[in-house]
Amino acid sequence: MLIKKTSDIKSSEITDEKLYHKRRQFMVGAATAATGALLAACKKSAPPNVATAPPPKLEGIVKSSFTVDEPQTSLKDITSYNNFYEFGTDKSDPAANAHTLITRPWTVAVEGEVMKPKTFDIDELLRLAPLEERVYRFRCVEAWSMVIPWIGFPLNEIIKRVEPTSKAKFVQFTTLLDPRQMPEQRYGTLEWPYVEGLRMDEAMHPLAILAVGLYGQVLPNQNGAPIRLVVPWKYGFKSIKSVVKIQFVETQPRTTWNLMGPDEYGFYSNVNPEVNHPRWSQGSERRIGEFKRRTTLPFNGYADQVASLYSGMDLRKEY
Ligand SMILES: Nc1nc2c(c(=O)[nH]1)N[C@H]1C(S)=C(S)[C@@H](COP(=O)(O)O)O[C@H]1N2
Ligand SMILES: [Mo]
Repeated sequence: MLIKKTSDIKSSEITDEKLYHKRRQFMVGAATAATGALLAACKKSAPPNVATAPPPKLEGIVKSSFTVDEPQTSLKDITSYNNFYEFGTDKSDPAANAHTLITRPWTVAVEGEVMKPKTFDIDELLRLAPLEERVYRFRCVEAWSMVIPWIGFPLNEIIKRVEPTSKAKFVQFTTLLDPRQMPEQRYGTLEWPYVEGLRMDEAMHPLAILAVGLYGQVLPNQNGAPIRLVVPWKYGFKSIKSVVKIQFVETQPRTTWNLMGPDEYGFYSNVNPEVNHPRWSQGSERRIGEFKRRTTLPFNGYADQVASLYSGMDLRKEY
């Protein structure tokens, strides 16, 4: 059967991040059944797991000075322990299921409060700016962390080209919406599509990148191919995957996890060991591949670079 009802999902399949959330029922029911039948029909005639063109090799990668000198998490762990709810809620689901994502052709629409809105083709984005390797710490709100050698370019390279107007105060990012490719979008697990946001100065910060690869290769589907945001001083959920739209807006945009649990996931979501998640401590973390827990650093260790963005703000309130 194609449709797995929300109520069929065992609680053991539900991770910490979502235990709290009542699984939403809004998509379950007659409408979903109808959609499911339609999808089943589509699936027969056109299986979605055939990429139209292979992604290119990444060329001319330069090493960036924005790099931490810490042991890197293994490629295996980075690509098999994932959060990508569009492909299921278990850590192993994205690696098992994300082959149905079609990453070519792919476009990213950049629009809203800008002088020069533009839809970029993914292969154009690969040539937009020099591709850099940046080894970043990455910390999930679930208190585990990794060290990942991303390949990408600063988000501000795109922003500069579209010329934001004076009304552009925030940037909203949107993931692909296509239940044929992203099977969990058939259920009401989260509100789809996944959305995230940054304040304009955060988005302009040179540490914020769009990643198109890791370990020297094109981004694996489970890590957010073909292009995903990486904001290393914030909890992992801000780093939205498989982005299709970047919108410049005047007011603070909606973000997926904030919609699901406003008292647990704020808009800013800066890594802050002093503000615990309501259900667990944020004071330490498990580095994947290590045994002993590590102390979590303010702003995930990037305080020298980013703390000034938040001077004058109460980061307990603005969590
Ligand atoms: N579209 C989308 N982006 C997403 C998520 C998701 O479920 N869907 N999960 C977020 C969370 S909670 C984390 S920790 C990181 C995980 O990135 P990784 O699997 O590459 O380590 O992706 C973030 N981006
Ligand atoms: Mo996360």
